[in-house]
Amino acid sequence: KTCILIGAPVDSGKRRKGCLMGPDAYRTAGLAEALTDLGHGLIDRGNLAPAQVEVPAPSNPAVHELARTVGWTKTLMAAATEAMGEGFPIFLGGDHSLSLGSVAGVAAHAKAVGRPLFVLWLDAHTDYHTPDTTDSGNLHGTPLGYVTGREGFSAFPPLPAIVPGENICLMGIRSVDRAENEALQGSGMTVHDMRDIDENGIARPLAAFLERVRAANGLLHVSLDVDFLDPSVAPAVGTTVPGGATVREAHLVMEHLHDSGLVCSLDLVELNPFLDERGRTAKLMVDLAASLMGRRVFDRPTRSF
Ligand code: DIR
Ligand code: MN
Ligand code: MN
Ligand code: MN
Repeated sequence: KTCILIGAPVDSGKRRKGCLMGPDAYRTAGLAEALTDLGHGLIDRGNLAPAQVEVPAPSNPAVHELARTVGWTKTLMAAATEAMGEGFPIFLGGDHSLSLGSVAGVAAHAKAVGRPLFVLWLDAHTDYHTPDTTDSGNLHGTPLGYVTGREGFSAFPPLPAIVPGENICLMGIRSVDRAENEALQGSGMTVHDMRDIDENGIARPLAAFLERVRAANGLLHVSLDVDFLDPSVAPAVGTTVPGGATVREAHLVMEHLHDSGLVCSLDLVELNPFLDERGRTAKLMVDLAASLMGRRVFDRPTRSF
């Protein structure tokens, strides 16, 4: 594959600063070398900048940095659609508000090639708010609301293609706001919270989802939030929630995703290098990306789901 690194130093999606350093932390932790060692081609597009846009004042006064996040969405949507025509985009965040643009842009590409887009959301949070329902005002909590076509995003670019809730699977969930919880009922999304993963493991629910993607001849976008992982192994994120995925659970997901051959694009989000311990979290994220792109200990026959 030709991997296309797209630096997205988005820091407007929440109040705590530091995610702007994420793309360079991934580069410093050796992401490009890890991918080329696996035999992939590599293009690094450098770090993008948000479009300058003007937006009306948000109806919810809590909303933080609306114009900047809308500008990023515009820029990243176009970058995602373009990169999908050339290879396998990897979005180096940046906070999770970058996925408003990355997922929407990938969805536009999927529509253009006539295939359904599926999304795997690996996160402690469901990120299903709208600008009207968020209490924190942090727009990193809204990307799944946007890409599924919820109302309240009139300041944002019109969606080129809606991702149906039925095509979205969330794993690692352990922090859901009340307004999100209510909206999730009837959203069609599949939510595997940490209790579910404790009780059933992570491989089986993932296999069931991948089977659906395969049966639909779908494309699969993966969005990996650092806080999917337990803070004891991934401390460099502003919104740590105890009780997250272990290193092995996360690698197992990535290995199965690789074996499926279904993944078309990846977000690495919410890394805040200012909070890291000597690059430990950045390195773990790079190792997980490498697993997704084919790194393994032994050669095994490809599993089919
Ligand atoms: C919380 C936390 N649900 C909010 N969100 C996220 O502020 O909306 N943290 N996405 O990573
Ligand atoms: Mn998130
Ligand atoms: Mn999160
Ligand atoms: Mn938040």
